[in-house]
Amino acid sequence: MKKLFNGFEYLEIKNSAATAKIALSGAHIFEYKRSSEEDILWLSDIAAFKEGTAIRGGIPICWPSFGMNNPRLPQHGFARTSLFSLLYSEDIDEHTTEVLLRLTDSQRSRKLWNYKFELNLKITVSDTLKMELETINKDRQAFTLTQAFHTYFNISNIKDVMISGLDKKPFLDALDGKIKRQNGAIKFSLEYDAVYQKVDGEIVLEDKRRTISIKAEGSSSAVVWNPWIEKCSRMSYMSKEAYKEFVCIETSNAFDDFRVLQPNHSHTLKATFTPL
Ligand code: TA6
Repeated sequence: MKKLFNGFEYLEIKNSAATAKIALSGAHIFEYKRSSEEDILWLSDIAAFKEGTAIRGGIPICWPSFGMNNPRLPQHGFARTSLFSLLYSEDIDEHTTEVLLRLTDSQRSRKLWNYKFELNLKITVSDTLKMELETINKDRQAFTLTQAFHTYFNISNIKDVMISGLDKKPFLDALDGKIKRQNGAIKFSLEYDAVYQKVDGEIVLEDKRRTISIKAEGSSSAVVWNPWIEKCSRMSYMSKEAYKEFVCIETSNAFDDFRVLQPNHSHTLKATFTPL
């Protein structure tokens, strides 16, 4: 376990395939790069590293609610500002490391969301980055879950990227509240905030630097977001030019893709990121 000057604890993973950094606060991976390659994750140059504050960049865990899907909870839920415990960090072989982090209900969480749960995040660091978020309902009543890996991808310039794999998919345009249908690949020239449904295949992020494949399981929705100039200037822990450097493609169970978990049942959201 490593510590920053202010005591902020994170794990540093190094194997023959890749390196990664994972904070216990929020089970938040904020660095993943394959050997001799650039980080695929974007991290704000003014990100805060303090317990209780979501790190701006990497992969925030939005749970047990995405956005304001549950208005009684903070935006994107409370997992990303909660301290997880480390169950293990294990080298499976010389190019694969597996990390398991856990959050269970507490007096604090039950005040926000009155259910007993176990939340396990397994992160597998190799020549791909695999995230598996398992929610177990430990309560005696069912609960509704929305969630997302709010992944910030590191790009050369927002004007040079293209996202394919969502053609013809319906989406909620969060900017005007209208339901629309995707026509071809996604390119950026303005603020973009869209929640896609009926997502059932690989999403590909093409950038001058490289191409990244995103494959999901346990999910039929995905969010694409870039704040562009004006909203970027209003975002916490984000420099005013930051909108040029990242795009968020979020593997999710969001809005219509909500999941209802019966007592003792579980659901796992999975995403695999592969630099091609
Ligand atoms: O996923 C897109 C989004 O919901 C945007 O609307 C914007 O709010 C972004 O998440 C960041 O939210 P945050 O709470 O991390 O500042």
